[in-house]
Amino acid sequence: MSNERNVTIVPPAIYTGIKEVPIKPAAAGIPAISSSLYHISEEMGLWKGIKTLMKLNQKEGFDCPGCAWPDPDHRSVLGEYCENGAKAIAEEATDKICDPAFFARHSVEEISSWSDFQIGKSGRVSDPMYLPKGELYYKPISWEKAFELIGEEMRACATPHEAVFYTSGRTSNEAAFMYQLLVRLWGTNNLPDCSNMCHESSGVALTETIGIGKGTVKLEDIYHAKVVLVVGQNPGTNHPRMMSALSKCKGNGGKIVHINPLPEVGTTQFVNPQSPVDVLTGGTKLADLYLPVRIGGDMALFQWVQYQLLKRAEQGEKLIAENFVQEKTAGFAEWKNHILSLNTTEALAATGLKESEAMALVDMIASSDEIITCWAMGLTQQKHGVATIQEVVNIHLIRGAIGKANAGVCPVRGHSNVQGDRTMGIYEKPKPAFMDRLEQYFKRPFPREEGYDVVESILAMEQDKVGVFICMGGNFISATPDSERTGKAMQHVRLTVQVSTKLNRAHCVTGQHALILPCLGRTEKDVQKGGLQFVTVENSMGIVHRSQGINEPISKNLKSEPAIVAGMAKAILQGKDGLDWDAMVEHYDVVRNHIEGAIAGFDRFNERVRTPDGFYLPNGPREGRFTTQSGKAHFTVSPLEILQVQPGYFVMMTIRSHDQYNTTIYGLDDRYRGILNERRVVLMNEEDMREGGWQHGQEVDLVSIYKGAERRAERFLVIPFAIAKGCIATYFPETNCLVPLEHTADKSNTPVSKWIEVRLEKR
Ligand SMILES: Nc1nc2c(c(=O)[nH]1)N[C@H]1C(S)=C(S)[C@@H](COP(=O)(O)OP(=O)(O)OC[C@H]3O[C@@H](n4cnc5c(=O)[nH]c(N)nc54)[C@H](O)[C@@H]3O)O[C@H]1N2
Ligand SMILES: Nc1nc2c(c(=O)[nH]1)N[C@H]1C(S)=C(S)[C@@H](COP(=O)(O)OP(=O)(O)OC[C@H]3O[C@@H](n4cnc5c(=O)[nH]c(N)nc54)[C@H](O)[C@@H]3O)O[C@H]1N2
Ligand SMILES: [Mo]
Repeated sequence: MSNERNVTIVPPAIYTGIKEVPIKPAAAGIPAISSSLYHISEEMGLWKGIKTLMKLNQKEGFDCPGCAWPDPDHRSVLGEYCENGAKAIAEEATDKICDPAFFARHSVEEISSWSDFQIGKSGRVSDPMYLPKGELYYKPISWEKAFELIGEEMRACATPHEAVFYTSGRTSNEAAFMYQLLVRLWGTNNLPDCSNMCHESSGVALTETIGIGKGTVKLEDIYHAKVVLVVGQNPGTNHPRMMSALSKCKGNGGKIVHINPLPEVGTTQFVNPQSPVDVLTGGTKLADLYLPVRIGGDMALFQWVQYQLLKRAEQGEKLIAENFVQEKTAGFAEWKNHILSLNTTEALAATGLKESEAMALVDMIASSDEIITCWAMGLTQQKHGVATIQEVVNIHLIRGAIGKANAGVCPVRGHSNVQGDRTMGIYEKPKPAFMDRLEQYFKRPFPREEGYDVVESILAMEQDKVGVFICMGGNFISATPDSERTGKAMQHVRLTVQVSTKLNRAHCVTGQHALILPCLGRTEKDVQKGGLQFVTVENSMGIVHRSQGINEPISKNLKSEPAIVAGMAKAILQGKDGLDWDAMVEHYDVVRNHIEGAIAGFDRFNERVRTPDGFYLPNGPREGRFTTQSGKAHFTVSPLEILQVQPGYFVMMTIRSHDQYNTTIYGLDDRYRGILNERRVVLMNEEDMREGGWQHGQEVDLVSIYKGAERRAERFLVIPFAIAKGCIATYFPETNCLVPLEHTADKSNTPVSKWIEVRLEKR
């Protein structure tokens, strides 16, 4: 049964008034400081803002809800943050609230007709709210009633698998652990998470080849590496503190290679806003080599590079780490045969690069074995994402550039605790070793069958197989692919529950009835019976550390995420599980003791996490102990399949602007790309514009095709840009409606958000 509300699923096609400005040659610097100050004073007042910023990422402060980049040992006393971290906390610690009066004024139909920017700017949800069946306005509800309702609807499910539990990667370790425990006690592994849309391809690729689904480098390794490849990643916007690490690397004589269809300014030149010298001198030039690869061309590029390395090795250059390959790896001979059979002309053509450009990369990789490769969504959200990342691993294996100092692989994570959530068991395909230990510790069996990932959850909703859908954070409507289809699927669910800080589209496009459970944010004090609590998170390099909020909560009627999970657990399980959920909420040390017992690597958790810097989780591959079944690192053979679009079509990638955090839109400017006050743009190569007769500023509709079906997004403005030929770029989430639900990466099932076959239509 679908519901009757006439809500807007796809962000409305309204222009905001574009301004184009010349692109500044360097990232960060003074404009970054003024932008930070603007956002914090708009949202929370300058005084509260500065006080909050001073505690950001400090040893006694809270972890930035922005990205998962690690903190350096010596932190700046002025605050260890970046412009976008400042925006992230301004957005969370905003004084604006969506209280019951707000919800009485605005129906879900009305709110959904606003842009994601407008919805987000409404502020923080202050009270638990309930949207009854068939109604259009949320009403306040007590916490007790809300939990009761969840319990009732859960018990109305015919099997435990009719309930699905999503997690966004900001959830703390403590909340995530309790949540997965509740889900498994209830009887399912339906634990989709944002990782499924993010670094899943990295996890799969690395687990198969080196035995751990995480990166192998520490921050210091980046400082001292000789060559750092930054592939399919825009750190100037999405991991700004990585720029300081790259500039240290440069200072130590390292070289940086940037592989990207867009010459992202942040990776080209960086002015450290915390360094007066940098500000005066215009900063550090970062990228020594920039390769404008075609979208999806990286796999061909890496195979071509491997071929050249082999050829040069045949001619006597010492490019193959023979001892390492012999002692620590498997599959070399087969891989070598496969690479030597490469059609190099075809491969090079697929990259869109000149031979001299690609050869410059070979030279870089040949110049040292202290190589680090960093990557993000440009590699993972591709049909061949897993295979492409395995080509990266192949290169590191031949060079012996892994499992030792200043070398290794570095998938740069997105959400601030997405890696920790996986460690805590937020995973629809839990590993047997994880489940064995969980069962031993809690002395009971847990379900072993695989649950739904994100795409499978949407398909299950569509087929009326989901009765209750609970979201621990996130925005399941705007972040997911195929917006129209996903939105309709969501309306098949009986009850949807959103544990949230801020208002978003997923609060409007809901199941038949819906709850919003408002929670404390990272910046806020979390006081329980046992006193002021802290939580823990794991950063992109596997360090577990504390995070403690400092601000008064924006409303007295918020609960912490652990308290909300406990409330749900008691209502759903009704005491049959025999666990003391109240004790876990009273003091999070109790949760951490459970984690210590149930998850490997957390010995003396409560003690070690109280040291100022936290502690590293065990990581065999980092020390050269590969934790695959064979104990060796594996070369991977992947046939090169070159994806092509039909004549007249473009390959489109959906990317982030400088003023957004995923579906939270901070502002309308993409400063580093020179596009201000407008998000409905299509970045296009000037030659393509000339050839296709597209004018600067022309209004177009975008139509994607996949297996004969067309999807349409209306009203975008064509903007000439230095982007690889044949490629266009638009912003996520405005064009998620063009991403086909079934077009997912092989093995990881990640939606292919960076390779969408699209044509433009004149309006
Ligand atoms: N301020 C801010 N910080 C964030 C986020 C945010 O939205 N805002 N999001 C967080 C999250 S969850 C994540 S996952 C990360 C995302 O961090 P990124 O992965 O940097 O984010 P995207 O904007 O998706 O950028 C992808 C980059 O890959 C390039 N690219 C696209 N296709 C290809 C390709 O085929 N080959 C190559 N070589 N490059 C390609 C694009 O041009 C772009 O530079 O950032 C995290 N940090
Ligand atoms: N087309 C396209 N789609 C993409 C991507 C892309 O590059 N292109 N990127 C994908 C990626 S990498 C990711 S990670 C996903 C992101 O998917 P999600 O994680 O689902 O989306 P977010 O926009 O990060 O979620 C924002 C919401 O989280 C809630 N929130 C914020 N802080 C907290 C908190 O502390 N606790 C709780 N409970 N809630 C909180 C707020 O209500 C906010 O509105 O999107 C994916 N979708
Ligand atoms: Mo992400």
